[in-house]
Amino acid sequence: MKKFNPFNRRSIQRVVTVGNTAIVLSTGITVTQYYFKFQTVNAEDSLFEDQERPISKPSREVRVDTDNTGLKLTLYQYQTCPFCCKVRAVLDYHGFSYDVIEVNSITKKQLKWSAYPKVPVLIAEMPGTGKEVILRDSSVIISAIESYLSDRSTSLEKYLTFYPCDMEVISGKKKYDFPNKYFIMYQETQDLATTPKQRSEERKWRRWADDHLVHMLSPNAYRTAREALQAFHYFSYVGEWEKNFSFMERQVVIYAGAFVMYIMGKILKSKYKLKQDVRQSLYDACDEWVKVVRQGKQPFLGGNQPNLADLAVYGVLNSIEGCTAFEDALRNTKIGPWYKRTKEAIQQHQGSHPLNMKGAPSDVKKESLKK
Ligand SMILES: N[C@@H](CCC(=O)N[C@@H](CS)C(=O)NCC(=O)O)C(=O)O
Repeated sequence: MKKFNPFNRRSIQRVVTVGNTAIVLSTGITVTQYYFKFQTVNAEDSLFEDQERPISKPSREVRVDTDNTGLKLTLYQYQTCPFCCKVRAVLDYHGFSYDVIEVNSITKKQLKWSAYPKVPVLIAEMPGTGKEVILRDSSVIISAIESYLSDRSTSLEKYLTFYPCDMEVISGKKKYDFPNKYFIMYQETQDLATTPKQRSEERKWRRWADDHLVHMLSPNAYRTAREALQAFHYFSYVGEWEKNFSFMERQVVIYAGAFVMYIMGKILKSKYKLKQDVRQSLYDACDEWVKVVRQGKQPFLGGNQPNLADLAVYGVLNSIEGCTAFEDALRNTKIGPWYKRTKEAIQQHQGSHPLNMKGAPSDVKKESLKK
């Protein structure tokens, strides 16, 4: 077995990856070049030539008695990745039972079988047939699950075909995009509980969570060397790194990771044009969200129940819940009460009520299918 050498180039790269994991660095800092390869593949075709998936023992099993879908779900994740937190928020809100496989972000050994290199990945084993469907990308996972809940007469496998993947090779690196990822698929004849305006608003804020709010995380969580170290200790604790890393690896990941991510935080601050005081940018984002929720004069953007935008914003913030940046945001903005309400709704699986299952917010109709 190869020894872990903290000072070789590969180890340093891996440490950066952990930082990515721990909070989001998904876009990196490479200068974008024009792509020389472009491919669009329907989800049912074989863009992703996965290897056979070994049976791994779940790191954690979430069981909810009221889950009546019969789906057997397995989530490959990093505990503090904001995209994974979003998926868990939706699964928990709807009261799904699922297994969690914590991917070792250094070796990624649990994900070696997957042609798609990122987390989250959700495996759904169909009731009856036992056939497996592999869902990639947090927003695709969420939209496909939501589509399925709104009309279970169509299979999850079929829904997945509505989320084709665009793959580009940029500087030799594969980049994936799922253009329909924010759309919930439904039948034209279906009765919907929401208006087109509400559905479009929901999509807009889901996108905002991924494209804006997420970029507040790294510069804030790693704002100072001390905060970076504290953040990594927190990630180690909630990610149960003692299960995935040896003591030595853990120390290297925590200390070297904190150092690297402190530097990366500064680079990302400039890349995403955050304010001089990065906290202010985080507070502005929280205020922007609170303002739009308040405009609706209801507890959530979704009304009396969270919609997918509420769950997405919650998930992103949840990834830094134990960090100083999060505590500061609670103290200096008015996001706290909404965050607490959303957390309660998720923890109590409020979306698992059969009526909620039936009337889950749905989208798309003709307009998205045209897209
Ligand atoms: N658009 C993707 C982004 C997922 C993503 O960037 N995940 C990061 C972790 S936060 C990842 O797996 N990075 C690759 C790595 O760690 O090697 C999604 O929404 O799921």
